[in-house]
Amino acid sequence: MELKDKIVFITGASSGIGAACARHFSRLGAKLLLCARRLEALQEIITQCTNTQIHSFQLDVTQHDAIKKAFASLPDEWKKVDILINNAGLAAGLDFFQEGDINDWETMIDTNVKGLLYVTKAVLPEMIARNTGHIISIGSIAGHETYPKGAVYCATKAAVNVISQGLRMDLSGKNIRVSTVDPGAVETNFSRVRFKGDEKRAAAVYAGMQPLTAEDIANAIVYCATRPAHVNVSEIIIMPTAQASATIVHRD
Ligand code: NDP
Ligand code: 8X3
Repeated sequence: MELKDKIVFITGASSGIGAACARHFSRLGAKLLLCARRLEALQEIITQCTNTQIHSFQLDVTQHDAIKKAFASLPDEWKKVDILINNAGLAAGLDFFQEGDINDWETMIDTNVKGLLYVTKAVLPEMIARNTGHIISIGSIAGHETYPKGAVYCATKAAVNVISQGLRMDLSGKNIRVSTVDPGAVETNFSRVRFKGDEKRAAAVYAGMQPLTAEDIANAIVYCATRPAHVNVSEIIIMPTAQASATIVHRD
């Protein structure tokens, strides 16, 4: 499918995978609707996008009312989203369940699950009315394999897969594609955020191995988006060669 002039809405476009998607889709001539909480970081990413029209706004995907308002106040031509990339997400902490911080749990569930639901619900009516669309959500290997100290993050990513399966069923016959792209270790700000700015702990996640890059994941997302209209890539699991499972990583 041609991306030229398609409207691609990317949540969490200020960093990592979302930012790489913005750069990649812009090169292919798609029009970008970008959001994140940090406007300054988002502006910096916009300077790296060429060859296209961009509409950006500040949005915290955990805020249902703000999403409804932001969507309602979009210029009409930007409401007709062709591709939604549900990317905004995070892990907060890595702790035994019994030592887990409730605030971390709320943040992960509110962002990775409820945020995805709210944004999808806001975008879908126009897709259904136009009988076309594609919802691509970023899951994780964590949604397929639970690992110690990751119960809540893994649960949120399992939810991404389950919600996507349900969407595919409920949208059957409406010509709307639903995909998940589920990576293993990708070097972005993810671990910095998970470990709350502890650079040493974050760097240790990728030490002695070659992780995926955000661009690797953007490539997979573009692959899903550019299949012919009758092809729906339901799910891609994409891992670094050095990573055999959520917990088995070969390090030099
Ligand atoms: P980054 O931390 O680099 O990027 C996360 C993005 O999400 C940022 O742009 C951030 O923007 C945005 N975000 C976070 N919370 C919110 C919110 N409440 N509202 C709006 N935007 C928000 O990490 P990644 O690029 O790695 O993460 C992207 C997705 O990929 C996540 O869903 C993550 O779970 C998933 N993933 C990552 C993997 C990895 O190893 N890196 C592997 C598997 C999946 P801002 O702070 O400006 O709001
Ligand atoms: C991010 C990958 O394995 O750190 O979703 O959970 S992992």
